[in-house]
This record gives sequence, structure tokens and C-alpha cells, in this order.
Amino acid sequence: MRIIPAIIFLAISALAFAKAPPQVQKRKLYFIHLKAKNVEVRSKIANFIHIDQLVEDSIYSVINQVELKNIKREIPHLIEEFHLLEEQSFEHYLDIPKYQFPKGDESFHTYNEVVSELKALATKYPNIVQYFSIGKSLEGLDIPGIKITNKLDKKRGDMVPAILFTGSHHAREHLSTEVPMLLLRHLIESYGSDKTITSLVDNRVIYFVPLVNPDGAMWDIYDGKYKTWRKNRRSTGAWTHGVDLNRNYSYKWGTGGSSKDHGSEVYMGPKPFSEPETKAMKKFVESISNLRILLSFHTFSELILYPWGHSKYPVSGKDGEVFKKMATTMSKWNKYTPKQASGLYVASGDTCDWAYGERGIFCFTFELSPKWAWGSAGFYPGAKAIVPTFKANIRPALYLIEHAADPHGVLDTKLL
Ligand code: 0X9
Ligand code: ZN
Repeated sequence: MRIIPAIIFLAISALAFAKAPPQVQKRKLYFIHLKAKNVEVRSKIANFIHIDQLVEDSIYSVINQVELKNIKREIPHLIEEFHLLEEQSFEHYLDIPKYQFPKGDESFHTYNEVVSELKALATKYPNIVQYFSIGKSLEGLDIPGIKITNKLDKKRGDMVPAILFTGSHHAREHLSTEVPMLLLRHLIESYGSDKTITSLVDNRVIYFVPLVNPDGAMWDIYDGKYKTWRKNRRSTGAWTHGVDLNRNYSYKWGTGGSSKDHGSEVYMGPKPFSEPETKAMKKFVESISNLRILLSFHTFSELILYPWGHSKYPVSGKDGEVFKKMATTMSKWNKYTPKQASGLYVASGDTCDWAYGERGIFCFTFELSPKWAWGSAGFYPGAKAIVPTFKANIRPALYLIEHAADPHGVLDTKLL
């Protein structure tokens, strides 16, 4: 008697996992080399594809067949060379997902591991750590976060300076989850023994949302193999799902460097904040009183980027000086290249233009290691990259936490 309900339950669970196969079964990935002699040409290219790597006057990217078609139609004269890298078959849609990192990369966190580690830290260190969710992803996963601060100090009120670190807006950039995961552990475990960190935790509110795009990140390792997935998992009625979350923020949304074609890897979405993940980020950021600094981790190329990204013009006045000063100071420690984001290519709808443009938050995008790589390899540097990349970024992170109290203070030479 009991076996029948069990069978029904199993059948229902299997059905829940079995997603309808998309109309076109194969996703084709091409390696492309484009000629781009300056930032204007790069910005034109960024309307169609994501620029993975820039070397002098050449661009190298991995693109899909829709993007290749668009490029051949719109900017054929810029193509130097392209070739098919792989064809991805989605027949395994019907299998039970594994959500496992490939062999050798098991030390990267799966979604479940991120959640359980954050919850465990909150349980172990209740006086300084609190676990929360900023909202649900498209597929219904909680987007996890933690708050680190001295909760016992009740006198401080609401005006304690706050900072936010985020990771993995882009699915395939798994290292951008690992770095904040190690950073938050470092802050928590050093509390009480390291003088600087103890004082920062006592006098700041430090937030982490290390996995903004859990659906995309887990799709990237669905069957234990990397897929070079970038976007979220919005079904667009085509084989290539997803909205680029870093083109979906509202500030100057859709004004360049993003695509209206849902087949593109830089698809901006139907409207600003159309996606639950960016909507959750907006609501969360708006809920933090006194949020002064945001650091959005991405990969790769070893860059420190700051607004504006949608415009070639720099941020004006003192704020512009603050951005430059902070970026150059941090670059001395991690050896990354400091740059205004649009100096790379103009792109609109990213986190930092919104955070600064709408909220006045000093926002940086760190493109983590490696500096160079071919094909998709830059997104998958292996487990060996985790600790060195974290170490290179401890000092910049502590610097930002410190200056969350008064970012303009970096211009005061007396303090240096
Ligand atoms: O293109 C992006 O979203 C970021 N690079 S990534 O390789 N991680 O995808 C850079 C965003 C920088 N912002 C602008 N250029 N506007
Ligand atoms: Zn990214």
C-alpha cells in the first residue's frame, strides 16, 4: 500500500525536474577574433556580443550562433577569424540534474554549499553574523546573503556606514563567488584576534551577496560540465534563454552596449529590472541605510572598473576624483588595471552605473583573474586560482570597508 504513494511522489518529482526540451537542441559556440582599433569600435561591437578579452586592437570572444549571425550581418568588415568551438546538446534536459563542478573544481561552492556555509557561519557566530535572503531567483531559489557587524553594540543606531560585496551576476564567473566567500570567512574568523578587522566589524555593517544569479550558475554546471553560461535562466521562448543581469539595471538602460535580441549574451531584457534577481538587488540596496560603497565581483581580466560605463564622459567633480583615487590606490595592491568602465567598451544597465547614478554609492566592478586566457578558459581558471585571487584582494577590500565611513576622505592627503 505504501509503495504506491511513493511511486506517485517519485514520478511527480521526476516530472518537476524534466524541463521541456527547447525548440532548437544545439547551442553552438564559436571563438571569434574581431579587429577593433579604438574604444568607439569596441563599443559598437558591444552592442552585439560580450567582449571577453581585449588585446591591443583585437577582441577575442566566445559567441553563440545568433550572435555570429548578427555580427556577419551588421559588422562583417570587423571579422578577422572565427571557428566552431563546440556544440552543446540539451538532450540531458530530461536527466536528473547533478549541479556538480567538474572533477578538480569541487572546491568551488554549489548553490546549496553557499547557503549551508552562510547559515552555519550565522549559527556559529551569532553575535556578528546574520543570514538572510534578498529575494527569490526566477526559478525560486533564495538569493542568499549575510550581514557582518557587532550586533551587541546597540548604541550605534542606523547610521553605521555600510558596504556591500556581490558576486556572480554572471553564471560562468564562479570565481567571483569564491572570493567573497573567502573574504567573509576571513572577516568573521579574524574578529577578536585581528585589531583592524575587529574595529571594522565593530564600526561598519558589511553585507555579502555572493551569488546573485544562482539559477544561471547552477545551470552552468547542470550535468557536471561547464557550459560558458552568462545570463540568468529567463525563458525567452528560444533555445538560448536568459537576460544579462549586468545589462538589466535601470540607469540609462538600453542606451548602448546591450542587445534587444534575446539570443544575444548581452540581452538587456524587455525592460529595466525585468528580472527577479536585479529587482531583488534593487530592493535590497534601497533598504540599506547608509550604504556608501558597493564592490561587484566579476571575472576576468584583472581590472578595477568604475563609472561611468554607459558614457565616455567621466564622473564629474569630486566624486570622479574619489573613484580614480580609490581605484589607483587599490591597483597598487592587487596589481589590477584601474579604468573607467566605458574605457573598455560602452555598456549600459550595469550594477555600478545604477548604484552610483541613482543612489550615489561608490561602486566598483573588479574583474578577477586571470589577466589573459583563450576561449572560455578565462572563466574557468581552476581551483588553484581561488586562494591567490582572494589573497590579492584582501587589502583592497579592507580599504573599501574602512573608507565606507567617508569615501571623500581619500582625497584628504593628510590621511594617507
Ligand atoms: O560586461 C560586463 O558586464 C562586465 N564584464 S564581464 O566580463 N564580467 O561580463 C564589465 C562591465 C563594465 N561596465 C561597462 N563597461 N559599462
Ligand atoms: Zn561578469
